[in-house]
Amino acid sequence: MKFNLSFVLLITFIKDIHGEHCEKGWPFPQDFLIGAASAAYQVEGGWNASGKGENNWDWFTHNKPWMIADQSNGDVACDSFHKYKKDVAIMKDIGFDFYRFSISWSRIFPTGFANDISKDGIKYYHDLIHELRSKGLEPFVTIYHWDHPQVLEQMGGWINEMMVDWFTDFSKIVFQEFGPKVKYFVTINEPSSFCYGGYGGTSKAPAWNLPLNAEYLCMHNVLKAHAKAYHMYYEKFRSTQNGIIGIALPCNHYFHKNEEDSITPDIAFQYDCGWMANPIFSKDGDYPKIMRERIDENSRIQGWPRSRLPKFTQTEVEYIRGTSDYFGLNHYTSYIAVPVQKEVNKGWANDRGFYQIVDPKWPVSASSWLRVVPEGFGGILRKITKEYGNTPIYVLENGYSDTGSLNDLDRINYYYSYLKEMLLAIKDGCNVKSYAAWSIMDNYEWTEGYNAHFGLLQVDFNDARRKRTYKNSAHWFKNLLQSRTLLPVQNCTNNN
Ligand code: PNW
Repeated sequence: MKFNLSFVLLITFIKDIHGEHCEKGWPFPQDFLIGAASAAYQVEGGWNASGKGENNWDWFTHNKPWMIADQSNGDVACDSFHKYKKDVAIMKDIGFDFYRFSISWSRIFPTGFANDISKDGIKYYHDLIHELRSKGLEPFVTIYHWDHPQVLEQMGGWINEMMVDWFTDFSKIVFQEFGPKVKYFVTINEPSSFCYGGYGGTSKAPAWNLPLNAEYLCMHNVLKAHAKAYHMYYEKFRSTQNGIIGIALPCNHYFHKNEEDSITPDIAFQYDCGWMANPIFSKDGDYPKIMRERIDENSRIQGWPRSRLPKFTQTEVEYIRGTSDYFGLNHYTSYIAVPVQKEVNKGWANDRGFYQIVDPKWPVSASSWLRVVPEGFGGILRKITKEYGNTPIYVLENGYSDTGSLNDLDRINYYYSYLKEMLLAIKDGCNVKSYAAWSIMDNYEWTEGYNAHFGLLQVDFNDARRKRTYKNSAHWFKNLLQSRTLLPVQNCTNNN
């Protein structure tokens, strides 16, 4: 091992955290799984390697580079398509239990559809899974993390209900090929992020910015697609493959502005998280009541012949309800929810009747949307438990962005404070089974390009070899994984 400056700093730091002034550590529960996460378009590169087809993010970044903060794309990214063995060796060295990665749809179906399957595409994931398992890491496979064949986008993408069948065709091949070696599946990552950003807005491909709240139509199809893949897994694969399958939902936590307001944070939760979670995890299924009432009312006042929030039939409600073996939670930050006074005959502002602000005292990150609010992590874990009972919660993403320094103490502080809140929530009875750090390495942060660094490893994007270097947070995780104990940072650095 090379003894560079950051390593020496780390040793000093580890001595600090073991110093006599430190409070004692917090052990992780037995069998708790700790991993690291990534997604295909963000790390793989090899955008047209071995016959891969063009996907929506290839098309978007190549044709509308001005939509990306630094005009960049994921053509090469971290080059994990070629460097996966290195990535796995690093994760093995740090000591992670699992690696959460996603499958590139257009690598498997280069022309977009199931009648043309790429052997090379399939081989890449077989090789990656084999490499992981041979090193004792569990593959945690996300089937869809925002990239789909461009031809499907041309046909309407997630606004076209055919996407339900196309996604199921893709999932079937994923189960058939990789299922025998994979215990954990995620169907779809963060529906609200791409439904809002891609169809209702401009922050994700295809940035259609459609009227009529296209995000509602997108979500309707996503929920059906998720449920269909779940049922297929249960009917055709589960008895022989013995895996579990769920969905990853991005849920923020909401605080109130005024002490007396106990209602608005719950309404905000229903719009932010319940929109996706209620149809799957609640006792009765379907969208949250508050969304149904407010959006129906707004649609009526605005003169629409039907609600802009589509309706599930009762059969669909039952088909979707219960289709997840665990609650996959991606959590980064919190907001304060502020109610908007409703005026007579005016409807609910923004369909919601509230807006969100942050407390200026919450520390910032390199991403405008991400403030450091550790108590919100405990808050959302308790809220999910309260709303949806004892379903196991798998935390599938949590992390912090900065400008890329190797000495990333702010990231270590973030992980420490969030993990401590999680362990407290577990003590209070939240059934949390796993935790994944976002991300194993700096990567392509969608429309933020390469400006926001979430990695435990630094990647040199100016180096053709895409050299990976441990940040202090990677050393910190290695120490955590050896001891299986969360050791304090703040107290010790303050006291020494
Ligand atoms: C997630 N928010 O996106 C995605 O799953 C990752 O691909 C991404 O790199 C990572 O988080 C960091 O951004 C999010 O506004 C985007 O709360 C926005 C939010 C949360 C997650």
